Amino acid sequence: MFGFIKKTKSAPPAEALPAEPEPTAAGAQGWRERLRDSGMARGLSSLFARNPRLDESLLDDIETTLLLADVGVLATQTLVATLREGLKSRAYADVDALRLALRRQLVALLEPVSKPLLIQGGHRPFVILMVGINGAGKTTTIGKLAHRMKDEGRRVMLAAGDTFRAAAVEQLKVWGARNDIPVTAQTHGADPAAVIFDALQAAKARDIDVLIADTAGRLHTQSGLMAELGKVRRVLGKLDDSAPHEVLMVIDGTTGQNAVSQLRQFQQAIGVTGLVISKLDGSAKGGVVFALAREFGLPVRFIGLGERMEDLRPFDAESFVDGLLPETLGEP
Ligand SMILES: Nc1nc2c(ncn2[C@@H]2O[C@H](COP(=O)(O)OP(=O)(O)O)[C@@H](O)[C@H]2O)c(=O)[nH]1
Ligand SMILES: [Mg+2]
Repeated sequence: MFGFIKKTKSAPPAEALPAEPEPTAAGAQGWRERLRDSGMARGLSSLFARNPRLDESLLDDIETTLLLADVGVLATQTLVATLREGLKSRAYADVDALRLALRRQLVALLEPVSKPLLIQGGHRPFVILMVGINGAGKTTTIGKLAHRMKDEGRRVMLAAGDTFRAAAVEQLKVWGARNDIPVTAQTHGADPAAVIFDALQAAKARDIDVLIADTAGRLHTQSGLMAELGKVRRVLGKLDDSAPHEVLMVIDGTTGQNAVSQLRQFQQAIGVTGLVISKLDGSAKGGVVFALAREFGLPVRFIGLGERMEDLRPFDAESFVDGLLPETLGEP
């Protein structure tokens, strides 16, 4: 069907690999500490540490803090309106009771999207298509995810579907070699749909459990994106009409409210079934997860908290909120 030559290149030898990023100051910390460095966690803790009074001005401060942390207008309004009702009906004995009510609401907002990615054994291979704009963290997330799945005893293969940037193929091969996982690639500029089709064929032949395909995610035109991702979906369907089994969109956690329009565009172009919010370490504000949950209700599968192989965590509403607004204030 396709007039291309199959080239499943082997990975470069391990000794030739660039070293994994050194654990930075943040890398030495646990994931909870990294979330506690986020804008939302710092904003909330300084707000409640200021010995606020249980009145309308406290609600104003909460509103401002949530908006500044990228929680978004809709989610913020809902949260504050519920607190205002509680305040009016004297449901809170003190500021701490209101703080805990806010905490419960934050968990409740994320609970519906707290659904782990389940690899169903009925699909062989289970095909994961990684999408998102350039620089969001797709290739890095593939490396982390591959590591995780290999650790769980699965046979994993990667497909270098970002053929637009020459470096992207090399970057994926490095992750493949680090994890000792095969990578299917063609030359720079090849048709991404052809590469991914080729990879699925190879994965079937090699009895692979999970195939993870990288894509380019250029966003200069919506029609270009739709054409490219639509073609990938169609050619996969020729080998397995249920594939892809997961369309995982990686969203940079530092992009703020722009994440909402990005997700809308990818929803229209291919249909997203799960999210990864990357870069929640460092300069992230953290609130965008709530904005996306409120707006789309799509499962958040993982969060990325660094550049190393281990820095990917399955998303869990309660532990995420714990990092932003711990149950007990002043916890280390
Ligand atoms: N701090 C941090 N950096 C990340 C994370 N995920 C990816 N990056 C970095 O973001 C940059 C872009 O990542 P990449 O995977 O190449 O993005 P892609 O263009 O979507 O494939 C790289 O420098 C990564 O190391 C993360 O969770 N935390
Ligand atoms: Mg990439």
